[in-house]
Amino acid sequence: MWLSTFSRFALPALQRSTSAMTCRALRACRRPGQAVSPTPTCLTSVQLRGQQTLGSASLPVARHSMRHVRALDEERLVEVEWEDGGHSLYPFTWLRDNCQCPLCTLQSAQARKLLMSDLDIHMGINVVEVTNDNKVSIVWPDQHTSVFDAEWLKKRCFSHAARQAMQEELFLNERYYWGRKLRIPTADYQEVLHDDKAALAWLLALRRVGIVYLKGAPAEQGHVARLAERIGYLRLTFYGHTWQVQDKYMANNVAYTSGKLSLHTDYPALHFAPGVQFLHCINQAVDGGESEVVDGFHMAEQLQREDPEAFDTLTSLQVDFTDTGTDYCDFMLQSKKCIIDVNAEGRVLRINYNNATRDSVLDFPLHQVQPFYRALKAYVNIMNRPENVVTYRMEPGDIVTFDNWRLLHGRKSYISRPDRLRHLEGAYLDWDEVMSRLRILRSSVNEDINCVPVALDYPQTPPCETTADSVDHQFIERHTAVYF
Ligand code: OGA
Ligand code: NM2
Ligand code: ZN
Ligand code: ZN
Repeated sequence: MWLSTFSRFALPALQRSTSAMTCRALRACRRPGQAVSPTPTCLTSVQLRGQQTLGSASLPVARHSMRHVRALDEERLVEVEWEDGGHSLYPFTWLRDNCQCPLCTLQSAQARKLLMSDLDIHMGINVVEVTNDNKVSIVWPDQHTSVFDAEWLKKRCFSHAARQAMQEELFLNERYYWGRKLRIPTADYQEVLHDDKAALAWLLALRRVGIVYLKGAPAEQGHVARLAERIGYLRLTFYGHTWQVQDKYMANNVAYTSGKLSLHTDYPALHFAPGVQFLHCINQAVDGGESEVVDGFHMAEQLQREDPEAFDTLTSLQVDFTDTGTDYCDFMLQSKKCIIDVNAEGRVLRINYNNATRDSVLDFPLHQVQPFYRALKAYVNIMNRPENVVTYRMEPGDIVTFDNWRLLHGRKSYISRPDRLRHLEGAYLDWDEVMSRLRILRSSVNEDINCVPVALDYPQTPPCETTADSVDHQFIERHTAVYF
């Protein structure tokens, strides 16, 4: 089921990680949803002494040779001049700290043996030179010798562009924002299990788009666990290793009724909410039970633009969440979370919101109560706008996999019939494990990726339009033309 349109979302990331160019990486580091200038400024390579050219950014595929290396003793920096004229600077202390020799590094674990207490952070350099096999050799004043590979150094260049390129390669933080017209990336369950390219494409789209649909799983329990094993291991919670979403007598969670679930993220009652969620449809209701999803990051961006005060409220006020009951074992959870988590730079990291487990305990002064409700209502109103919501109906054998830190999901109420019980099996994973598998797959698959038109189908309403203001169309066109 590898159809061409998958490349629209996953391949840019795939390409970047294999044949990334500096300017591409620069684009990748824009804030999500932010427009980029059509002519990247990274093409200039004016070299001033002591400055690093943007051209020094990471180029993982090309081989890099060095023209010259020298120590700038006053600044305690080693300067590498690359064959293409670019320059990179490396602090003495960092070089000594990262000596790759067997005394300083446990090679079998690729881990540092050198102790902080043995690192002299004021050490000078006796000799620095380029070896015949294109490595940097440094002799330290105590005669210890370090040898650094050119590619290894190039990737670790301290220029802003190189660091951005490296961070994007490691964390794939670039997101594709969407609205109602998203055609959900879709792959075949069996292919994802058995083919590494399919699995890589799945995880890249899961990271970039936030949701991937898998079709063709048997309609029986056990397959979300099987899928989690493909990655590593699943996340155990009080609801069990995997959990059964059904209309249950004396339900310990609103999800275990036939009622409507408004748009929510799962488990804000845990301080570290699960990063990824799988839901496998084993049996669907005859009437109702359709699914809804929205892009919570995109909605947060809209809120920030339309109602900055509400955005500030939801990113600064901590809300209490609570969950009490018995399932895998008994539990009495309390947590405090901002509904929109941002990092120090103001970039949205995570949405935490389930109206069912939002506590009646509200830990802020009286005058902040009404502004809080106003802000939450503004966010919920935006996410409920028809142009923002993607609706789909799961059928037996379908598995939806999504970013539970980013998407909000819900379901319509359904008529419960004891003879045809609606049944979904769910499981959680964390992003660390998913990203770990993604990096491993990328490094094993990436060799010849430009020749491999790996593709996922997006089976909803054609044409595949996206909300105009959030997508860098040029970027998508530039990087996907070959694959359509
Ligand atoms: C849940 C949930 C969706 C559904 O169990 O948390 O969101 O379709 N279920 O039942
Ligand atoms: N279930 C589906 O936050 C929540 O309570 C989400 C979790 C019961 C495991 C529901
Ligand atoms: Zn060493
Ligand atoms: Zn849920």
